[in-house]
Amino acid sequence: MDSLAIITGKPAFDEPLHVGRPNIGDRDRLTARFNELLDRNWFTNNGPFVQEFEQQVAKFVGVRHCIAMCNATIGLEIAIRAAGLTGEVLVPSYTFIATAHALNWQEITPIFCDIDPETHNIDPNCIEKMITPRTSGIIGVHLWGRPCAIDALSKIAKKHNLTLMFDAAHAFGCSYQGQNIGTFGKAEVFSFHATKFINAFEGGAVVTNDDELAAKTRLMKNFGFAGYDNVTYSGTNGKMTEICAAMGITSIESIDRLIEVSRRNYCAYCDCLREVDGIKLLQYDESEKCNYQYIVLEVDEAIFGVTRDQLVTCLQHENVLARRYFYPGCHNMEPYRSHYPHAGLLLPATDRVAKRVVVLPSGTAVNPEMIGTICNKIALVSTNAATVRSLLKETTTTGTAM
Ligand code: T4K
Repeated sequence: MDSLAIITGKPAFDEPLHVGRPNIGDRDRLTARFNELLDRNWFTNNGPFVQEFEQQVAKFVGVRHCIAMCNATIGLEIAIRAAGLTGEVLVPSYTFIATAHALNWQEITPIFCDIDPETHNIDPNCIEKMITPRTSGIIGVHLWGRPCAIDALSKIAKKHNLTLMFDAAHAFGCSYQGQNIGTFGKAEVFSFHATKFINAFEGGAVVTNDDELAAKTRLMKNFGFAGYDNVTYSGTNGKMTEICAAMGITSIESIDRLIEVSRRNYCAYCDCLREVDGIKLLQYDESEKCNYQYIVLEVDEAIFGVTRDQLVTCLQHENVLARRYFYPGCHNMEPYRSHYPHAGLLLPATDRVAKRVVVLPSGTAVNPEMIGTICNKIALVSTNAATVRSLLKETTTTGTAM
């Protein structure tokens, strides 16, 4: 009979299975591009690969402008500045810390709003009470690639004359009511970090249909240079390199296969976890375009038998390096924790979700057979809950493990 590594000491996998293992497109095409850029001796500063990447992204999304960036964090910072946000901006606390830092870095106060516990996205019903005379905008985050309630957010933004933008770091290849993410609000920002299903090693992009914002963004990401010896703006260095663009182009070429693999994995997880009580697998809306990159579970301790953190520890013993994203919420991280020690009082859904979420490995590094094994172990943790609880209690009190 199958057993748990926390009991037997024998992990299910010899090598660690990571969340966020990079997907790699066609290696031959990638190395051909590396050779091409080396032969060309043009490595950065709006080179041909960056231009090609921008055109590909703009065409794919169906948007007038794509400005490639060295990463999404700088992309957010520049888009926020180009859009003229000031004072206070409403954001969810349940997101990667970069969403909040991109504001705070330029002395704009992120005001944390609660999320809808079903969607994990900013809850439009919580927004209006957070608006003050200093509020200049809202940044929604399409968490896990599942779109925000864009219609409701747009109505609120219009009513209060606020700028609406989106952190679309997770949402390349996704849609809302049949329209591609990337086409909403004043601007949206994608991430092409190594851990994203389409990656450029490191990378990001600001996409917009606003000509003025695009022009400002382009200047700002290149020190404000409007031409040789002609600086017309205060700017920074947000440029994507040619080698990153080469990786990005090669990734996009494989997008159909990568979505297919992610969807296959998601369906396998759905099948294998259906019978496990106390585990909820976040669903993707099959009537929309989805990239299926994140496999997100919520653990209900009362039914499952152990806490989310105990499950993560058990999976680590199996060499399954599950992650508890975005714990404990931005409002519980510095500097926000010190600035607003009582923010949690207004963020009950955020606190609850952050304590329950665990993300499992997916992407090209994982296949349905491995998923079967991972899910089998998850089910076993629940059936052996009492043993697991007492083992973990012993190891933490004696300090011998974890
Ligand atoms: N907004 C949102 C909502 C975001 O989620 C993010 C980034 C941003 C904005 C900002 O985008 P960027 O400025 O990064 O473009 C990772 C990523 O670093 C980060 O990009 C991502 N979100 C976040 C959700 O995840 P960590 O702290 O999880 O990284 P790390 O080093 O722990 O790696 C995660 C997993 O991936 C590990 O299991 C190991 C594996 N991995 C990682 C790398 C870098 C690999 O197997 N190979 C690799 O090369 O932040």
